[in-house]
Amino acid sequence: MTTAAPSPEQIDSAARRVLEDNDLGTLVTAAPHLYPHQWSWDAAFISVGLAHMSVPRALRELRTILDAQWSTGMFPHIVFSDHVDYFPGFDTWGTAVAEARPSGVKSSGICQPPVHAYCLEKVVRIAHAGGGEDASVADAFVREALDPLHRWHSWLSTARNPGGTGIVEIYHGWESGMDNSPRFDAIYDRVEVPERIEMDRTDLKHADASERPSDTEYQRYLHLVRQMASVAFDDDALPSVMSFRFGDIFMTALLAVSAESLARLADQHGRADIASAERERAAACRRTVEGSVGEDGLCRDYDPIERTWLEVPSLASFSLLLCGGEDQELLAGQRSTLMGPAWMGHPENLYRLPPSLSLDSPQVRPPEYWRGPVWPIMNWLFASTALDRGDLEFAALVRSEGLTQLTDLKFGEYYEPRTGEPLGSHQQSWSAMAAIDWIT
Ligand code: 2M8
Repeated sequence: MTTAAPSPEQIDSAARRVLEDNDLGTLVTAAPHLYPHQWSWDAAFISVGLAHMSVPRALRELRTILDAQWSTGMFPHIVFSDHVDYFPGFDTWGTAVAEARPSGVKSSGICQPPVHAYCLEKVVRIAHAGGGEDASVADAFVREALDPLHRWHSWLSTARNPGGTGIVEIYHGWESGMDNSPRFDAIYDRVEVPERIEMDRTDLKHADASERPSDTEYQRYLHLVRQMASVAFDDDALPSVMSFRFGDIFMTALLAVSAESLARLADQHGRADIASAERERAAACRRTVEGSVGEDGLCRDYDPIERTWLEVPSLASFSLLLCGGEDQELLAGQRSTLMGPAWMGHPENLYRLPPSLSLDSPQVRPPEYWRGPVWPIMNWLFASTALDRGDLEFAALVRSEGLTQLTDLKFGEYYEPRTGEPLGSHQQSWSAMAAIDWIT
């Protein structure tokens, strides 16, 4: 006897339970065991799910991000809760010495992709649809958040643009959010670890080693943290000490997306100064993303040391679909490649969803993390930005397939593209958020 698939109502209520269970009051952990803290871009996405449940709670989540903002403008990638079962924790990060860190907040010393203004705009729309008190508290929050968000974007465009290319530069794969994607392989090969660093791989207690980065990769990750700590996380000093420097086209596209959202929010609140600066930023980032497109029609990352483009097709190669651009042919080309037989339409795929890597890629290693699996949060992001651009067909397809994938009610962090097996953590908050936003 086969059991009936859960209804949308059942998926929605299971997803809401995930956010409730992971809620520590002022922050929702990215996942119950593997990630017991607040991650920056996770939290922004999660706030959209929370807004469907309680607008004040969604704003509280975003407030925790704002409170952790460094004086430079950076939003740190982790705000630590009191849980100690995570490595590397606050002490290993060494950010106690960072002058820019607000003293009352324990955080890491790197950033993550700028999706905050984009998600805040979604939260505001949900609040306004509800009306009443929700709308007014959301508006009051926006008025306070405009300047911090503007400073965050400006930091990305200045401190993280040392070579003036306009491509957001990162100093750690963790900043990209796509930690062990083959996008970074060539750059990580330059990272030499002089002596073995003591590690406590708490992640391996909560996820299978075959689904996580290797020890060699982790040694490099930690060495980069040490390099940053050696200059007390000083932005001016970082480019000269870091052995990992990478021009991230996916972050640049997301900066365009969020800058556009921030411009609209600023307009709504009479802040023409911020609106015009953010609109300029968005246009410049979009041009940069378009300019990264190679002969195969895909976006490319940049190696700022060799001053060359990096040709490693991955989900990030479709960044133009996130931010849009002037050239409709380029956009149509990326859309058709992504939907085609090497990517979403690969004959071995269980669902027509955008994978982190094509199953035909020489570097593909599902079940490993960002090297092939399908990520519910990426499904949501690509569907949501497609909807914003008016591509209803793409958005509807990904929503429908993405929801079917989540009928297992595991809310996997990522999924095996061929078998649909949930991998990494279960009860992952941002996967639950995708279900809530799609259904509600
Ligand atoms: C993963 O990254 C963390 C390090 O930041 C880890 O593996 O320990 C990534 O998928 C990242 O994008 C995500 O924000 C984080 C929490 O979900 O997990």
